[in-house]
Amino acid sequence: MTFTKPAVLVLSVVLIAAAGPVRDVPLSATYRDGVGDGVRSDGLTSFTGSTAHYVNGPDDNALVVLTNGHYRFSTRLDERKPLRRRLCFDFGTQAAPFASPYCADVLIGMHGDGLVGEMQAGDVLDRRVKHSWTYNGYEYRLGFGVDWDQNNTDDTLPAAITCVEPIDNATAPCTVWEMSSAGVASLARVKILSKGKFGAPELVGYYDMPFQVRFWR
Ligand SMILES: [Ca+2]
Repeated sequence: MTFTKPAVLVLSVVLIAAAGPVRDVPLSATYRDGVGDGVRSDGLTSFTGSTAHYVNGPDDNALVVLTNGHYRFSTRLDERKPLRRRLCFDFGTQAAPFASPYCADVLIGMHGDGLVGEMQAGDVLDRRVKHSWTYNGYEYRLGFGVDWDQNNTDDTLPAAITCVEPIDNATAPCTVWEMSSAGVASLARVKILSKGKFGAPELVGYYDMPFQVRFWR
């Protein structure tokens, strides 16, 4: 069996070489901000003059990139600069610890099988989406399809991400994606301890937090 290993190794090297280097793809993003939407923009547009809510890079406090095929978003790219852009949550009439709309410096992490960067028009992927922000000594985590209590069971349905452009070329790499959920999100919090450690997760509640965000190259 030992002589099979070099063959596997060579094949891996060839595949990596064929795929080329992984690059971050700078994106712009705009939220639907519909009536009843729970995850929303801060209502501002990019400083670049673009009509997009958020533009990677030039806004310097807003970041949208694809890293290794996954979507990542932060309202503040450089922690040393003042916070100028936020993402907002509207719990509507649901009992929540935040008065709506609540706007914060938010990081969005998105994970799941399949690479967003390799989608083509019409493809749909499930995505576990976690919005996190800090407040009063806690990190709050609003999640779709996440396992808030870390018992290896996801507690809500994931969001869906759909490639919507270019529709006239089904084999071209995706240029426009829509991520959405019509469903329930879990809101949990963890106490921020020293040295980047967190306390045990506590459930705040489950909330209807529909949203849609379109992002594009
Ligand atoms: Ca769970």
